[in-house]
Amino acid sequence: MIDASFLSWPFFEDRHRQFAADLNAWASREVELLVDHHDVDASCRRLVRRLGEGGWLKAVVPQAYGGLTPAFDVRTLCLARETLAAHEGLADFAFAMQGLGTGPITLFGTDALKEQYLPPVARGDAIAAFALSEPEAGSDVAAMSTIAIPDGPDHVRLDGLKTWISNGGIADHYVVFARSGEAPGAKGLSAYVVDAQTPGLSIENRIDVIAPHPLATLRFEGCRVPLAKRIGGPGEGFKVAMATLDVFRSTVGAAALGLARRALAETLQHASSRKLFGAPLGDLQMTQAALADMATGVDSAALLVFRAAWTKDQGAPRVTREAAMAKMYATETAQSVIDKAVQIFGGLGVTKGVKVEELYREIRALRIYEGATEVQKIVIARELLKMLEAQRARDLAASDR
Ligand code: COS
Repeated sequence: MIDASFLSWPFFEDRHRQFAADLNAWASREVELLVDHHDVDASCRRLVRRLGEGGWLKAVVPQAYGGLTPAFDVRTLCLARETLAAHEGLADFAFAMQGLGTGPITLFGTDALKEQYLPPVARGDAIAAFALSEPEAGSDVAAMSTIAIPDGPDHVRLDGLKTWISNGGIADHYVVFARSGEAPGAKGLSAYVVDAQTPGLSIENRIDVIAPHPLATLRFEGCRVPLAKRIGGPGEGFKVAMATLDVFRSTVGAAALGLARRALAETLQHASSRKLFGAPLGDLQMTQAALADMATGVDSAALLVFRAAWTKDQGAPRVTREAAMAKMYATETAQSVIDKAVQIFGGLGVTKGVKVEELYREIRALRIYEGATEVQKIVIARELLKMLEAQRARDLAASDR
């Protein structure tokens, strides 16, 4: 049983508690039946459809386009990911990608783009994806080399490769970032929505990973995209990407939290029933030490995740530092919690078909995607230094008065 007492924390309102309880009940009934780990494409299609029919995907788009709340409610997104991840990594993945793959449209798209793309995603009728990483540009976004060259007055032509693209191969549309050349580096990127059927876009190869989910390399070759499909202004692509990640990085932390909570729950069950040296495993002080570390890690990660989510929901324009801390700490902690779970399970912990073995594979990618731990450290330190600089400037201005 997963401890849900954190829902009484002051970060939440009754609507959040109700949402988490209802989604948990739904996931307990539905999720296991929808997933076949040997066919992740079909599983994700089923999951998206059923999540849409159940009304859960309304959380990823604004009310005006078939969603739940007027703007993103990051606490709801986090609770959804945490709850789904505790049941099944693929269910969390299917939910999360509908959000990340349309987040740029929600935050920066024209009304026409929102009208076209958001309602089908909320209903589970269309699958979304976010195409930022490249073979030579993952952490260093500004180094991307996919290019967008003007092609007549109303189009651009995309050329280049995108890789490790989640939902690659099953998505109906991709948000693609490319170098449009207004300025060097971060100031010369733009974002576009590209429909999967657009000529010039093809799946170069599918990528098999330790916790399988739909993943691919995409090739753009003379792929003509109308300028009306650009998200935000020319040259604003980096800002579009970073602002989207500001929202979704906390939710990666929440997914890690869900995986960690499940590992802790599984471990408590196991420790109380498995006998060792004539007594339950949980009577051993070394087991107790591990359980204490696991539970403390889970709660501290939850505090950082929901601090970031709450801060964003209070209207903070940027939560770059808070989201980076939440993502980094929750994913690193979850890895350690799950590793301890595997250790306590012993041989069973590395046996296929046992939940903690699956969790052990599921957690690993979360420390890498949407900004690896090392990137989060850079982001956090830069934000601290910026805060200091801003304070110094204020002090100087005050002393001049
Ligand atoms: N929201 C809005 N604007 C932002 C922003 C944010 N969160 N972060 C940066 N910007 C703006 C900056 O303010 C800056 O504009 P100004 O010069 O007008 O101030 C501009 O964007 C460039 O920012 P910066 O100088 O920090 O760019 P860098 O290339 O140095 O950024 C890091 C480096 C590592 C921080 C960035 O590339 C990053 O976050 N990388 C990881 C990306 C990632 O998550 N990849 C995984 C792919 S998704 S699975």
